[in-house]
Amino acid sequence: MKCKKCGERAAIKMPQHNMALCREHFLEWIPQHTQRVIEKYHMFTPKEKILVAVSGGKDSLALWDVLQRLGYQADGIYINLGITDPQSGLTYSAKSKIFSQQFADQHGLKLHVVDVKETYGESITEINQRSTRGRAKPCSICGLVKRHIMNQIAHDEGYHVLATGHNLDDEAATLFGNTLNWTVDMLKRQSPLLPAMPGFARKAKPFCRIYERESAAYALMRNIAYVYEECPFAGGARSIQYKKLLNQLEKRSPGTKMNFYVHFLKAQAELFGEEKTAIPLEEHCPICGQPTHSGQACAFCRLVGADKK
Ligand code: Q46
Ligand code: ZN
Ligand code: ZN
Repeated sequence: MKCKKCGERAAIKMPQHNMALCREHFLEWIPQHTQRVIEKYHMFTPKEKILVAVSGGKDSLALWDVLQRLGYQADGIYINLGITDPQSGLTYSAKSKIFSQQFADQHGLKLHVVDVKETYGESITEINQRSTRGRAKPCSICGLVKRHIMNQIAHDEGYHVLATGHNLDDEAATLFGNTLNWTVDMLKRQSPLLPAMPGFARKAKPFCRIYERESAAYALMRNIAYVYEECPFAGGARSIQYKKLLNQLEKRSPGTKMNFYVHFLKAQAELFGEEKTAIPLEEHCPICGQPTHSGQACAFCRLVGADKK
């Protein structure tokens, strides 16, 4: 197969876009495509400061790479969760930190590193052990901690927007799950861009229309070293099942995932109204200052025991 732009041998076939590209033109196309998405959803401008949530995986590092190639002011944040694989004992977090730091150093980029255990006294695994005796996966605790830390750094360091590496496969799988369960609240809020609210940074997903295999190919062609393993708690998640099902549909009919997601975004306002934000929280946590439902310590401060100190 030949490259659509230059006629040389193609390095990647993209039946979903009805084209194939050589390495050079693919490495040009990904930033151009991302830029179109940034503009379409009014995510941010070159004058704004962006904080990229970096996990050491292909998507977040590829996104950071693309943003800096496009000339955006993008710093990174890496949160060391202290997650260890309970089976193998391998330290997933330690590995992902090495790849994140290495990328930042190679490109002369600023990376904020927050170590959960050093800062709050316990790792995510330990907090989970204490609060659920290890009976539940740590994902909801992990999500709460990550959200809190990212919002705090974005606020304290004056970032305008928080960018995450969610790709089209992630978004389509989330949409699939939310549709199967008709979780209207989530369907209302699923968006490439969530506006800022007092205490919460604006959130953007510039890779929301990049297929996972495109993001992986980009990382590979740009020689970006990333952690291959997923978080040990990611396995078995429903979203992985949804991704597999969507991949089967995509194989039979290229473009299915893209249509499912993009057509949903077009129909979203008609189906659920324009509202993209949750009801603003008027009260503030007396310990950390982040917004809460009540004037009491927020869920994060209660979780890490900051309300007992
Ligand atoms: S890092 Fe944390 Fe994820 Fe691991 S513990 Fe679950 S939420 S799976 S994105
Ligand atoms: Zn070409
Ligand atoms: Zn708090």
